[in-house]
Amino acid sequence: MIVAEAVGRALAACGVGAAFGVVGSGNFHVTNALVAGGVRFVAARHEGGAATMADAYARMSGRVGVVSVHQGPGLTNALTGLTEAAKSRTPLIVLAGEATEVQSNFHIDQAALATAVGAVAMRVTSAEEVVSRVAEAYRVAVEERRTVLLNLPLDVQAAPFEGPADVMPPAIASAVPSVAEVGELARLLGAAERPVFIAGRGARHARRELEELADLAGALLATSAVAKGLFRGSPWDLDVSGGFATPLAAELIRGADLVVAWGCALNMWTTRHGTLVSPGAKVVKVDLDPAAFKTHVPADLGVAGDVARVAEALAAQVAPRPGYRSPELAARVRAEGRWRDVPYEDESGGGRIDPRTLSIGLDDLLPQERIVAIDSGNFMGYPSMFVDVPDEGGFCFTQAFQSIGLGLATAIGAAIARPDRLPVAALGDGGALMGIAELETVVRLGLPMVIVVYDDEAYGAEVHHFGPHGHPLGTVTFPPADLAAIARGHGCAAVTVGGPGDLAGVAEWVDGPRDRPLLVHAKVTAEHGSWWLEEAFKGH
Ligand SMILES: Cc1ncc(C[n+]2csc(CCOP(=O)(O)OP(=O)(O)O)c2C)c(N)n1
Ligand SMILES: [Mg+2]
Repeated sequence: MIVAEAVGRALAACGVGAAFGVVGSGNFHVTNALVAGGVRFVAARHEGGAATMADAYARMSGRVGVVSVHQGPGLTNALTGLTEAAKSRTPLIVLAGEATEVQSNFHIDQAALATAVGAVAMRVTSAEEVVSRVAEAYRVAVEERRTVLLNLPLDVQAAPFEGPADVMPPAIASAVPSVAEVGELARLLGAAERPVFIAGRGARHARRELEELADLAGALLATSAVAKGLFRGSPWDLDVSGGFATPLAAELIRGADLVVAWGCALNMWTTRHGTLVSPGAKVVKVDLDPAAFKTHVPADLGVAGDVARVAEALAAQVAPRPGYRSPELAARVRAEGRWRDVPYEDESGGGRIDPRTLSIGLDDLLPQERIVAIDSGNFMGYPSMFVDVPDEGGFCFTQAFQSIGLGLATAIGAAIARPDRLPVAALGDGGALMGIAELETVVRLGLPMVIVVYDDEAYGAEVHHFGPHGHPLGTVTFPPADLAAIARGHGCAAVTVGGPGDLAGVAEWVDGPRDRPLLVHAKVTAEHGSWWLEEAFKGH
């Protein structure tokens, strides 16, 4: 065995999930060793796609994602997806060949590159320490929730390796919450008249514990966008807090006298630049990382620890009380709790469909057991707000870096993590064409995916940002592109939707046999920008 093979075998033995990559000479042996160790490998067509697939896979499977790339350009191509993963604290391991000779065409400072985007750089430097390095990379990825670049210098990869490459997965430590902090939060919950819980990424594993505590404290339930669906089915679920919040959710969150953020930073998106949190409300954050307590909307009290463990400890200390809950409020949540309950004027016409009508139509047609991935752009709120998801495992939102073009690869990674669900990719025309290299991957893998393109023939976000000020828009508008024909050329089924009646084509595909992916090329109305975009531009 050589060192490259030992890396793959050792990583497989740690229990990583699927691996995604583009294979070149510098990652050929390590990738084959992963496969030999039982890891599923998915060949992407662009390393940017591979990184995003691995990120989405890790988020939706709860396992460590692996990316495998060639030295130099393989890594630079992956960078945008890796930045998204690093910012989202996704446990990811990137295996990269490394040309250490400066004369090599492939040479760059790979460690500096990783560090610059928030990843952790490590290197395998000899046959003797290869197993311990792999184990350490795995530990850092899981325990510290980091994206780790494990550089594999070409000369070291080729060195002979003696001895077993199987490592025991390292033990992962878990923090114990402080008794005093938990006691103080119990006191606040026992005194609050109108408590609201906002759960974020760090709470996605803790539905049961949070619901039980909320039942005792009389709290209403909301999530950040990345945790959408976590409380689906609860009569007290307000859905997403922030730019995508319904008018009812915004009203009730603003009315809270205690906001408890569970694994949630309360950033400008989740709080509409802080305006959803009343100045008089007490704010508590429960988070593994105490650095979160003072960032964004600062906490009056910070409780360090795992969300589920803290909620469980609190449940033993909080006496049942009605809190914010009443039969009248339950009736309002039932009647006004979803975006589709909010009346609007359908602007469909002239061969274009209102994106709200499109999204509601798809929500009605597509099976509930779905996993929805969203790209970035003006369109993004429509699927986020009008297409429902069954639970927190039904929504994959790769928006920490706000890059367009990640949506399709996100849907692929999510689909690999949850083969039991219908994957739905919601894209703008700009993001769709930027990430289109992976359309062949969708077809090749036989994923029964629905890809919806909200086509306004423009970088709509820019059009609506600058258009009202009279700026020229020729750099951000495009002639019509026949996306349905492009999709058919790749082997997809496709329907072009220019009005509500055309959704019948989607219904036909849903009826079966679903033997190829479906691209829904929706020509959407675009007279005005979306209301969440107004909010977004405040952050620029
Ligand atoms: C990689 C990258 N390039 C550029 C941008 C700037 N940007 C933000 S939204 C957007 C337009 C996206 O167009 P489209 O996907 O068609 O969605 P739309 O806004 O039209 O709904 C652009 C170019 C970005 N966020 N990321
Ligand atoms: Mg567009």
